[in-house]
Amino acid sequence: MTGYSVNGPRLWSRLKDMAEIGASANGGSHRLALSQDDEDGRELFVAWCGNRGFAAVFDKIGNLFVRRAGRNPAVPPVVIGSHLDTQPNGGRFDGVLGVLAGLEVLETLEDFAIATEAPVEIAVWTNEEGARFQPAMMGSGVHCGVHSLAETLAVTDASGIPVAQELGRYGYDKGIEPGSRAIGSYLELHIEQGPILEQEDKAIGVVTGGQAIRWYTLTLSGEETHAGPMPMAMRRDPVRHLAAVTQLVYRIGLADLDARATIGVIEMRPGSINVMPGQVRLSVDLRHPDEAALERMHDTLTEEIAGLNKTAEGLDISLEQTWHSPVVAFDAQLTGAVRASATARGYAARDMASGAGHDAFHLAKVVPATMVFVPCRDGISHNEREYTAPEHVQAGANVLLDVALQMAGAEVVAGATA
Ligand code: HGY
Ligand code: MN
Ligand code: MN
Repeated sequence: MTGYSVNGPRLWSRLKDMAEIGASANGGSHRLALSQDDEDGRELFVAWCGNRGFAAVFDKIGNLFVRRAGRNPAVPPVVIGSHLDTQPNGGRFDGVLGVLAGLEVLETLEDFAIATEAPVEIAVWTNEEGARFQPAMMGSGVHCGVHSLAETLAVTDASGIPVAQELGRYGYDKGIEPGSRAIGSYLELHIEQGPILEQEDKAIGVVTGGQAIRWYTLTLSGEETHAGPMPMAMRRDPVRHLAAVTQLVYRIGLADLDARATIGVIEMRPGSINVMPGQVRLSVDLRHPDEAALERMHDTLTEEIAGLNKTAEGLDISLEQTWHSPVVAFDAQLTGAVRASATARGYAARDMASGAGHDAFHLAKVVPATMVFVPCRDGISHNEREYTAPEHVQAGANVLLDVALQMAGAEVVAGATA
């Protein structure tokens, strides 16, 4: 524990100000990746950084990097990151807390003129949510070499707008090559987005890793026709088999307490009250903390959809896996530093794995990485009423400060108190 503490009220007021951008009807946030609202939020963040003399650098996929110099510029930086894009009806803390806590750490270093051996940086990753453009964790995935820049630039949203076009709108196409900036270690503060910390009255989650994720597009195709004349027996109606596929997904999710199965999107095409649809497309999100168990869930889904495809007269039922994020283990030294800081500061803490995906999952593939969680009211997230209390924001940012200073080789006078 460094004896220093962040300025909690300053961080809390920044969270409130950021929430004004892309504010949604019921107190949440709507800043879809690479939308004007997302860009406005990024510009506000860059302006706040500029007020303290920190300039932002951006890469060709739109990731932002803000550096506070250390004594030795040759040492790879300690990077504190997360994201500013949100779900359509997102909350004010998902991603934003991690980015603004990173700025709070830099400001605290400035406030107390703390010198570090290594630079300390903030990273704002493009399109962590995957709501508008898939996959999720897109910008960090390109930075870490998981996705190629070319294939990612060609990804389009539901209205056919490519990532490249949106990046070009804001000039990010003029950025540096993704992955060209060195990173020494990576830290991310995030709300838990689940109920455990609140249920156990813990302030800090020591995040040891993250569960595996698989995304799919499930398509049932028949032939659209008029809702009136065509007798039921002659129809090639995909909606007739919708219940069979949704029940299959829930059977897979309910078969194991640690399994998760979600159908987030169902699209009927063409979507007119008096046209029997020609096609139904569903998204499927499967997760499990054990890779082999997720593989078994994948096999069940694949085999049973193939079976349905054989028996559903006149229909084509297909399943395409569109993303796989494997199980992640974070760096033991970093998780140890998180645990030690929480203990030294008297914060109740517990080890846990992350149920949600995060940019840290990609960073952990290339550098030592870890996360710090704080509780979520009622365990609710990806929802306008998402909330975490000011004291938890302060606790999480203090732990982030301690670990960042330790990893950056801060020149902290023993026992100094700020
Ligand atoms: O999908 C996730 O878990 C993250 O919110 N992108
Ligand atoms: Mn997030
Ligand atoms: Mn999210």
